[in-house]
Amino acid sequence: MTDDPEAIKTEILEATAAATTLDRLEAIRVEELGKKGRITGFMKELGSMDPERRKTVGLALNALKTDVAAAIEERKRDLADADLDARLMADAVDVTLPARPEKPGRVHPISQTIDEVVAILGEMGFAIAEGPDIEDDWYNFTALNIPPEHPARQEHDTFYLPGQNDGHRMLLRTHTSPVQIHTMQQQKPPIRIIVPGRTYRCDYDATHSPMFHQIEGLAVDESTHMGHLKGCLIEFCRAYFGVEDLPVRFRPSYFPFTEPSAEVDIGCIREGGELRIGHGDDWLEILGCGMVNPKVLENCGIDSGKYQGFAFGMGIERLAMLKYGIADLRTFFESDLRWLRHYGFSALDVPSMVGGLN
Ligand code: 2U9
Repeated sequence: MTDDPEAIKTEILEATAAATTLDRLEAIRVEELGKKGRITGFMKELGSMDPERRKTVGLALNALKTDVAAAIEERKRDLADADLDARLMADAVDVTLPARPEKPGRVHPISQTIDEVVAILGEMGFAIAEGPDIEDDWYNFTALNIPPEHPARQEHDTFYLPGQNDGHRMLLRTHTSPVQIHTMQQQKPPIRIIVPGRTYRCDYDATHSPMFHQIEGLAVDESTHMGHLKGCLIEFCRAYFGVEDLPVRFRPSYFPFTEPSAEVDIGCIREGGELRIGHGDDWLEILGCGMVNPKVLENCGIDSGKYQGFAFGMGIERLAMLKYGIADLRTFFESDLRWLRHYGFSALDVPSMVGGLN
């Protein structure tokens, strides 16, 4: 063993200071302090020394060991800090850079139209009600006074699901009307609800989609009458199309669930293949309505001697096509982003009652 621990210390500290990687530092630690390391070797020699020398050399070796271990630890921390600094510099984010331009998403015309219709009818006092897309034939047909032989009930008009529930066939609702049936079973009049949602019918061409959207409305109270129905829908048509003096007419019709029933037309003009709403003396059908058939009220446990109701229904796609000049129904569901960029709406344009309520 060398007699000069100071010289050994200087040598090791110089090597430690010169180490530029954590691997090199670990190698020095193993060479000097490891089980087979140099300082450990010197320690083993202490046993063969006389007591006086063992004491002096032992003290010196312990001091050497402590100093070397501390120096290696300190260098290790410095190297780790330097490594972190280097990585932080490399990863640095320049917060002064301008943001990358991002194309904002667009609101689909179906969503926009639903929002607009809800804004107008909501202002009149209708609350939104919702229900499941899968119903049984009692809620979708029977309760609504739609007879068993009605064509809408046939396999090729309605999507039936396999299996039955309590003897009732399950199906995809063909209108949102089952929601009104549930509501009338659960709530006492007065009732004033609108029901937006998806509906399904076996049909597919330029004007029909197997999945489409409706909004239906229902008002039930002791003195609800046809005047309320007319006032509400005339006001709705004028607010939705933004034409204050829009001509609106009620043309007698037939639905099993309303009596009397009517279809609602608005004034328009057709010139050179173009349709203009609000002017001229032609008519355009826009929605259906009527006074709720007393049988339907009774089916839901509402006393038809005491209560009367009005109801209406409209197709969202048709409303959107007419207002926004969309020619083909199928384009609504093609998920074409160029189409959406053209016909879509800014999410910041929150619909209000476009034309306002009178
Ligand atoms: C209950 C009672 C009555 C809802 C109504 C219509 C008339 C109607 C069509 C418009 C276009 C459906 O999307 S469309 O094909 N709807 O003409 N809907 S009255 O009457 C109800 C609903 C629920 C309990």
